[in-house]
Amino acid sequence: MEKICIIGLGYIGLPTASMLATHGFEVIGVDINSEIVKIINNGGIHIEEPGLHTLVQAAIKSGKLKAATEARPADIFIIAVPTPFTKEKTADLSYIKSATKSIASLICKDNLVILESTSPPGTCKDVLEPIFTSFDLISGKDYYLAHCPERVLPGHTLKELIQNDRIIGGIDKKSAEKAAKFYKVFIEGNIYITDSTTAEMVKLMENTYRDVNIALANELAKICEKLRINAWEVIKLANLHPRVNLHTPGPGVGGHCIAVDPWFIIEKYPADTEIITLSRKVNDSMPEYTVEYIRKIVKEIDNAKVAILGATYKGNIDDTRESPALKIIAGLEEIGIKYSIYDPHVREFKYKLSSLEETFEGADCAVVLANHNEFRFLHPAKIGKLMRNKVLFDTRFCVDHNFWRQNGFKVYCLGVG
Ligand code: SAJ
Repeated sequence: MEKICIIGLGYIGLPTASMLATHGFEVIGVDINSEIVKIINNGGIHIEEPGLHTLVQAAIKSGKLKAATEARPADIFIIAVPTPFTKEKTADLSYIKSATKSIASLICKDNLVILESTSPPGTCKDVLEPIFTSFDLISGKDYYLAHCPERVLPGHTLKELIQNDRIIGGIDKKSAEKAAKFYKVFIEGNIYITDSTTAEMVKLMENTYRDVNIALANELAKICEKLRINAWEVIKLANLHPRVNLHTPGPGVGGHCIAVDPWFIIEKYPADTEIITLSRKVNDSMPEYTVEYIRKIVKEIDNAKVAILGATYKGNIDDTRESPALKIIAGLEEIGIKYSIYDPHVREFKYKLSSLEETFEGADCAVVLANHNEFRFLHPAKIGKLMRNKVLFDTRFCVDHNFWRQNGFKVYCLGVG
């Protein structure tokens, strides 16, 4: 079995490393954060993902997965580090560059390097390859290089890691074939071979398609509020058409992918990306729209307090990166509306988190921002007793509005007029 070295033990690197270890590969997982390395070597996890803890425990127990702070020689190197964006909304490739440099001196003949991190088109050719060249390594001769973008949906990572189809883009044909042979060992989905820039663009367009579609849904939500109809019903009925798949509106698009990746295309081709740019703007304006909605709901109330339900960027995960909640809370502070935040999935957040009771205590409006399953089972009768005013504002159309109304609540919902 080949030796694998994975750089980055985050939302993609850790599940991949553990899964490879349980498939018999000898895996070194590398992270610059020594605390994370310690946790993993003790069989623990630093992120929430269904089934991950059990998998990491099994991988560590088997002796096949070891975490370290520095890369070690291997047959295959996988780079799974973050590609955040800068304040100017351009891709920050510093993690990819330092990961590449950290392995360049370890590369031996026939080693394969796989970039899984989402990257702007041309990254393998224009960023990774020149770094290796500066170490006197020639692609296709001294080493092989491929881009195989991760495509898993947070919350469903372990299943999708195995079942999803994979796109493999080689810097040359042999690189793609070598990478395909490796993925075939543990991937149940189909494997499609192409060149590295096409693979980079495929990944970016998947998320951009979703972003544009969500922007369309957000626009629909605003229109339906004015029309005094229900956007969620419009979407449900329109999607009965065999060729329609409208996405859903919400308080904003968060996470480290959909709100970020379209910028990697815009950055390179600003004049040709009008729809993509406009969609980003529409989705980025939703937190402000949500704050304004809340302001209108509580405008007659002195010293109003809202109960924020959910800090994460979507339901049933613990990830708050780029979460619309961040902008919404900042917006509430700006206009002087008091708030408490409850999120059963989150341990650490930029703002103070409170218990369920504290959050509802004296609140004038409960605002659902993330569709965690727990919120569907909240009991309005019990919660209503803690609140000063029984009002619900659901931005995700995820709780049973009729049930809350039966329990004395006035209910508002994003996209419903
Ligand atoms: N959202 C909406 N309306 C929708 C769908 C999502 O407002 O109809 C919002 C969510 O609430 C969230 C954001 O968009 O704030 C993104 O959530 P998501 O579930 O659409 O996507 P991510 O960011 O968790 O994962 C995406 C996935 N991409 C696609 O489905 C095309 C995943 O497969 C990728 O691997 C991941 O990005 C990534 O790493 O790129």
